[in-house]
Amino acid sequence: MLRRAPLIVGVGALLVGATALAAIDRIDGAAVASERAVRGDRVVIEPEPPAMIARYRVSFIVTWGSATHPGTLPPGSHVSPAVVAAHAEPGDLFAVGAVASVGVESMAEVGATSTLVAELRADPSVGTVTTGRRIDGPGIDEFDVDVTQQHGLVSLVSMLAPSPDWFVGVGDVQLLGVGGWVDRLELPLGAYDAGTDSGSGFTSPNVDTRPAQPIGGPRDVPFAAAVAEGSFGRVVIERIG
Ligand SMILES: [Ca+2]
Ligand SMILES: [Ca+2]
Repeated sequence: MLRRAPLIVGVGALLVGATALAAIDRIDGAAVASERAVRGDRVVIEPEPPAMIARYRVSFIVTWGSATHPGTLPPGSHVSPAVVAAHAEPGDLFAVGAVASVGVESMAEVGATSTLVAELRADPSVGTVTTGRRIDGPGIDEFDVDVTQQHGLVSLVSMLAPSPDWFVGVGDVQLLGVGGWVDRLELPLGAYDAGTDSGSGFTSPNVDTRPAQPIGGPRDVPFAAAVAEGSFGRVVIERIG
């Protein structure tokens, strides 16, 4: 009631009794919002085809740290700025069993994003591309990604650092299903060896792998031990528009 007092003063001179209260209700913010909600309900119940574009919030949740990996965590552990892309074809960003692109090699070995981003932006099969920030885990980075019917897959990659060529991510997450756009997905981070450096431990010196091996799961004991010790984190993908 105190909140409404100034409004009563403002219109009171010309309005009396029930008429005055009705006018005040109409200009009260909550009443207006409630009317809009009712109108919104009427729109929502009408059947609609899937929108051409959906906006998703991609949350990159890194748990890798001394609490989860006390036995295997290297000094200075962090993850590099993630690269996130919406794309059309499986494997546009990376694929297990395929040789890494120069951009994926650079991401996985030194945490760089520029070459990978340039590759993706030059690829007509790729839509939105965005990059994040380094995370000294645990921590979270978030990306708002526009996904279209043409570019309905999302992938995310980020280097585990320090490491020879080990990275985490999710690949080819399909967001447009038979029932329309997916509302929410929660996925564990995959752990990959890019096949481009032969160092065998987190802090090994660089040893370029020639010819490169295909991208695969952990090949080296220290990486496999870290995977066995605990999850590096997860990705939550939630529709926001
Ligand atoms: Ca390797
Ligand atoms: Ca290399």
